[in-house]
Amino acid sequence: MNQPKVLVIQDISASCQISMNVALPILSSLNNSTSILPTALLSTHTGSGFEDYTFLDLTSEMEKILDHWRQLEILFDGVLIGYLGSHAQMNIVKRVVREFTSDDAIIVLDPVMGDHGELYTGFDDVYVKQMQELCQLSTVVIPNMTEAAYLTQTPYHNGPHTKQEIESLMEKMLERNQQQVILTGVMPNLHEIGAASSSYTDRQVKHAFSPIYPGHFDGTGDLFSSVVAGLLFQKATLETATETAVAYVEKVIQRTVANKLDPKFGVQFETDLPYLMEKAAHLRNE
Ligand code: PXL
Repeated sequence: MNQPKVLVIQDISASCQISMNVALPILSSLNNSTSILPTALLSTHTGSGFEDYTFLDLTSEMEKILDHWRQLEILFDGVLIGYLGSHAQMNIVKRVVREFTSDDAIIVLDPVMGDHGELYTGFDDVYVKQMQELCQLSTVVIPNMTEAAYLTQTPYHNGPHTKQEIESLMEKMLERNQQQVILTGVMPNLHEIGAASSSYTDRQVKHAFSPIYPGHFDGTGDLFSSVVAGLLFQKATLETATETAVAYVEKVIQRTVANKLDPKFGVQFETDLPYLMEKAAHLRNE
């Protein structure tokens, strides 16, 4: 199989194992040829523990990059969209999907904007509305429970989540995107966490869970969507991509806990990349 040519649109949080810093090694390990369109350059992420972060908005540079790519007639087979730095970047992302993708390109949208029931710093209702529109242009949307609540205007509450609650949230998300959805941060009980996946055509909700490790692990959402995207670009099914991402994120969290790393800088994901490479080789029948 030819290597898919894929584009990652998200920020660079320079010192953290999150966003672009994890997406690129994961997509490369999964045999995708990567290009990047960075949305912002930050010293760290914007979450708890990093109040004085720097933030350089790259909106105007993104436009210039695309104008140049237009002349080169560059087209992508897959796009992974993560953290965007401003409202204005929504139109740029729509332009990418319209002008820079092949006919059967896979567009994976991680609608990064919140967690634990709250929007991240810098996001508001206008952004949520724009994100709802972007869902319609995406092949797969991967919201966490907070993002799904905002996108579907459903009240958020902490887990455990009932089966009925997940199915109803999934239905609402599928109405937004009309293709495929993976909900992350689904907690069936106090001991397990994972994801639910489904598609607009078959509406069967499939689950994949792993044990819960206490604490908050920054960047695991970015890690999850990178694995899913990398595998879908390699033509894995939604179910295989979801199960593999859940299993990989668990391995990585376990390692981060065992090595007593400060999780605000992100997780130790590199050591388990061979696991993903084996999965990709298996998909290629090697
Ligand atoms: O992990 C999501 C993320 C990505 N990029 C930036 C962030 C966050 C979450 O806080 O602040 C800059």
